[in-house]
Amino acid sequence: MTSKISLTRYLVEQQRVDGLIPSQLRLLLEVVARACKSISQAVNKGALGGVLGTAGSENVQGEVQKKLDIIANEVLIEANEWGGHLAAMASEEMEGIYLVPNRYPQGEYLLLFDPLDGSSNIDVNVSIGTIFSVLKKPDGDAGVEEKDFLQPGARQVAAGYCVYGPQTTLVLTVGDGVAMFTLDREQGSFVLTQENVRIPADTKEFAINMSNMRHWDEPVKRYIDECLQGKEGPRGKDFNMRWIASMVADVHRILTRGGIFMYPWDKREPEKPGKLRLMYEANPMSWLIEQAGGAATNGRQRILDIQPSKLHERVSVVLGSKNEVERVTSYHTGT
Ligand code: AHM
Ligand code: MG
Repeated sequence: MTSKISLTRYLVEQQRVDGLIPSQLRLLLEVVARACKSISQAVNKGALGGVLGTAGSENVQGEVQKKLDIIANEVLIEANEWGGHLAAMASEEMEGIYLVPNRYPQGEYLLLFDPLDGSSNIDVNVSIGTIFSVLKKPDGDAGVEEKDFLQPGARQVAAGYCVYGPQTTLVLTVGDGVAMFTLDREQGSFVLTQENVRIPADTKEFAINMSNMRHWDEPVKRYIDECLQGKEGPRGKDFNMRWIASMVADVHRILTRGGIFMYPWDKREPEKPGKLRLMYEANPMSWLIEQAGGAATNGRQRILDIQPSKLHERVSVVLGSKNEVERVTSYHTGT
């Protein structure tokens, strides 16, 4: 790349040239990016900043909260509440929705986030990230209620994540393909490093937590079993496996070189549709993957078409290279 394009310039051009994003949405994305920069700094300091370890509390899903989960959540709220671009926020780490306080101007967007995904990797210095999704507040409502957030992922107006790894990379879609921005620490700004990201339709790499194999449903067992048979099996090729245990990092690899990621329903908790959260994790990641030419289903149905019934809804996730996702889905649906 000859001249550097900052995130700010990219967004201004999307607004001006393509008319894709209204100014409030542009502001929102800039603020989210700024918050990600501060989270990245806190992550980088690690033990020196006293940010590692547990906070001694649990979130709404009964999971132990890490100090960084709480810090990241606060950073996102404080950065976003006063700008006038938002009506309300919802987070994996908070039970109910967070209304923008009355003392600040009210905007027309709803922001949802998993402030720090991959919590189990925080203390061991492995890539983690922030995932976010933006919806429009339904017209006509004066206030905001939880039901206003319950929109299918197909209605997202922006989605992305920021991965805190060897580099800090922000990945974004506003419905016009996927763009990646790398944080230039000296300049303190995100610089466009890849546009029109495309995922190859075929792959030889899968990501799944294999330790859960005995709990999976038949179609998932069949798919992985065929991959494991390699060249000699029905697939006629050898597969490689990767599992980082941070969805952001696994999805980032897939956007970079293809692959399939699965966190399927399993028999341990038959009532739960899956482990990952529809609104904070599956929807934004599914839109990014589709925008890059991949596919995302819950094994049977396109994730973006699912009508959520509650904020913290969970879902089974199969996403990545199109032909592989279609194969897993057909094993479930029998088509
Ligand atoms: P988290 O939001 O509490 O961090 O949990 C979500 C994470 C995903 O990032 C990752 O894909 C998965 O949980 C890892 O699960 P496991 O511990 O079973 O490997
Ligand atoms: Mg999380």
